[in-house]
Amino acid sequence: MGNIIDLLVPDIGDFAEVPVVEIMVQLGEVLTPDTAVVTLESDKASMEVPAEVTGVVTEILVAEGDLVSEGSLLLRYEKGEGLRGEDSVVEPDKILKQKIVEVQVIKEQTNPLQQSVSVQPEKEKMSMNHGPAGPAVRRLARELGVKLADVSGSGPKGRLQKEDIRAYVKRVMQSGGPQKASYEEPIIDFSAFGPIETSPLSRIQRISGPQLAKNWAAIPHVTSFDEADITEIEAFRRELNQEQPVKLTLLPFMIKAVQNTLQVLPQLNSSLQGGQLIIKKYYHIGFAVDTPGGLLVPVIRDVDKKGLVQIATEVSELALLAREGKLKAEHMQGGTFTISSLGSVGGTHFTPIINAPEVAILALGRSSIKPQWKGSEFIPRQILPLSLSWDHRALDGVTASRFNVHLCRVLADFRRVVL
Ligand code: CAO
Repeated sequence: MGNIIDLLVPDIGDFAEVPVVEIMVQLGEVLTPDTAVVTLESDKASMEVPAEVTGVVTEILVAEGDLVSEGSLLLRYEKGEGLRGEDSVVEPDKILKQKIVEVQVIKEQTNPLQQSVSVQPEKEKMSMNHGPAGPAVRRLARELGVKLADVSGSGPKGRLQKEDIRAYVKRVMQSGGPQKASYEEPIIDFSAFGPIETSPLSRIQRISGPQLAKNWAAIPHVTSFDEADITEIEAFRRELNQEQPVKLTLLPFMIKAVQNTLQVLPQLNSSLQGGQLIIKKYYHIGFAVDTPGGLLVPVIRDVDKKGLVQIATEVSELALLAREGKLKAEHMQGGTFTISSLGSVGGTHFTPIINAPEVAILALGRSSIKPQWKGSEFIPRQILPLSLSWDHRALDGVTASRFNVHLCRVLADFRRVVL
């Protein structure tokens, strides 16, 4: 006898009481690993719950419109005899003949945790990975072989419409067919050449990796380099650190100086959308935080309304939340520009990847003492390497260079932030 498998709603993050919008399988249907079984949809996003092992559906325990949360029982399916999991060859006819399926659709009443065998399709949280979409839109996407995650929704709250699917297909066809956003690794047995150790990517890496690859491949990046004289800021910072209890690193000064520069050059505080440049009149600055699980980018909101001490306090609070894995979605949303600093680690210039839908990102290297020619002699100054990556569709090199020049002037004389 095969095992009865309970398919439960996996960990879906902060979402609860999410409606089932589509049941994509029928009783008696053969599921293979990763067959999408049901679609859940919050008011913000959708996700498909997949089967994990091969089997035949014996009971469907929810109906469209039911509200489910993590752990809710969706359906039961039976691992067929002779089927040994993911690697098994599936012979649907044979399996179907072996099964006498009790055709009974039962609404969920039981506590899924009391079932004998329960399978969590993903051990870690699954993400709601695209805007909401109704059953008709999903059907159309399936017919055309379109992955919903690749399409941006034009409806309210990013809801996907049929037109979005058709426009996506048209764009892909006009651009000469689907483009691979990410490089597909060749399968190589490295152990044939020497000892190896294998470790899984973290959840953050698995989510951010494809996004980074997509941004890097899709956005025409140019990186403009510069060097800022931060000698005076460093003296001012040391002075302030003796006067008040909140430790000021260079980063809060950079956040403030960047906000001032964005006010002067607003094209860098923008997003491209539908053939237009949307310039934002608010200044929400994200900063990259290195965490044990990977890179996260919390956002400090309304930097123009905050002073250095408050910004420094928020930087350390958000960095701590990030490292403890406690950042919420709202801490990472709405950014208008990002700063990535490797100054505490070392190195000079590096080329950061733009954090779409933003159009520019600033990377900071480690500052060092360098000789600067001051008319008649070289004098030692504290010099900070700056690298600004910018989207060539949104701005050009002149604007990017002006940004760096203005930023360097503010950093050389921080009194300019109040101008
Ligand atoms: N040059 C020289 N020293 C620098 C510096 C710079 N550009 N930036 C920071 N430092 C110094 C700080 O002043 C501090 O020294 P003191 O204790 O003597 O004052 C020390 O480095 C440690 O700083 P910090 O890391 O505690 O604080 P921070 O505000 O500079 O940075 C944060 C905070 C969260 C940005 C940082 O901890 C971090 O996670 N950085 C990594 C970001 C990252 O991974 N970027 C790469 C993205 S691409 O993969």
